Amino acid sequence: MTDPIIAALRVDVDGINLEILQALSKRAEVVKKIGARQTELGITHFDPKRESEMLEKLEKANSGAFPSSTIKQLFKEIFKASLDLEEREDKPKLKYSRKTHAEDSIVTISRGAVSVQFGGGAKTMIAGPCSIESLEQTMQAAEIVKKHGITMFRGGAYKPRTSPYGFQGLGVPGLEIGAKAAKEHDLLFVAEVMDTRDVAVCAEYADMLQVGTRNAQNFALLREVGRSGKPVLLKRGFSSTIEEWLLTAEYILSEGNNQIVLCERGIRTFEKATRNTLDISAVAVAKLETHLPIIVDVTHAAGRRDILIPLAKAALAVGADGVHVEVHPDPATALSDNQQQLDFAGFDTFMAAIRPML
Ligand SMILES: [Mn+2]
Repeated sequence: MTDPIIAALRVDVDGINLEILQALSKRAEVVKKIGARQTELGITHFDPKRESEMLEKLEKANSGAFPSSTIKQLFKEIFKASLDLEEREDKPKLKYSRKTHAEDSIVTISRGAVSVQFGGGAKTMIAGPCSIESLEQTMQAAEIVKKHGITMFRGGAYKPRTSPYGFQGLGVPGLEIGAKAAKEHDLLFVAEVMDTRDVAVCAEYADMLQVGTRNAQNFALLREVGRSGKPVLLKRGFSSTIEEWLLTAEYILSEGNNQIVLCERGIRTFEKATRNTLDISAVAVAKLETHLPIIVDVTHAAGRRDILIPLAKAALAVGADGVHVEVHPDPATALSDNQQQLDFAGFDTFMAAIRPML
């Protein structure tokens, strides 16, 4: 049983709480107006001089039971909340975010009658050799990719290699070979571009441009592929947080290009059993954050070919819109990634295993 006197006083407190709430809400509206004007003028929201002036005035005006230190502490909290509000209002609406675009985006890539879709419920494969090494090797790889009903063919003409003395790719002749192999097999061709100076020539030969993990924070390159208007396969940087990865997509989107397919490809961790650690939860998290299609590159995540099937199944199960895998006619002699590319028999087995999930 509550004491009737306390009960009556509590009714007063409830009423005062509402008055404080109303005053706070009123204050928030004024603060938002100040924030908007500051944004307009290009000045910062945080003004320490103004805050200390307000605190001083409050201290002078305080004749109540709370000591000035308490009043100051309470108002500092209000100032902090107001600043947060101004900054939140100021935050540009991010184009990658589901807050600006709730439904899944569909990226359709086509050349003539050949077309492929990422997102919108489709499970789409990208396959091909790590590097374009010769016409013969590329034609053979294109043939097996086609045999499995895959439309998006990959092949690197510019290779980001750990050592400057490693095979650097064939460059433009490689692009020519890749485009020719794709054309002859009715495939679409995706190739990595590493340098802003090569974007135009890559866009000439490839149907989709890849920005690789090592260039994930090459902002000049991201802007340039954004301007190219070509669909982009955007790998996650191996040390990028999910937010950083999504912000790289924002660079491309900010240039007016929304044809982006994100690709989780493993991140660097302390684990040595795999070349990278496939971050499956990143796919689930990114799916909540962004409307862009997301695929998983199992080859580079694993760095070994004996676990590609379970990783691909996991990727599809967690909600990825497709899988990226490398296949080579003779991985043992491949000029790059010879530990993880599948040979043709391995690719047949791989595709048979994941086919029910596509
Ligand atoms: Mn590779």
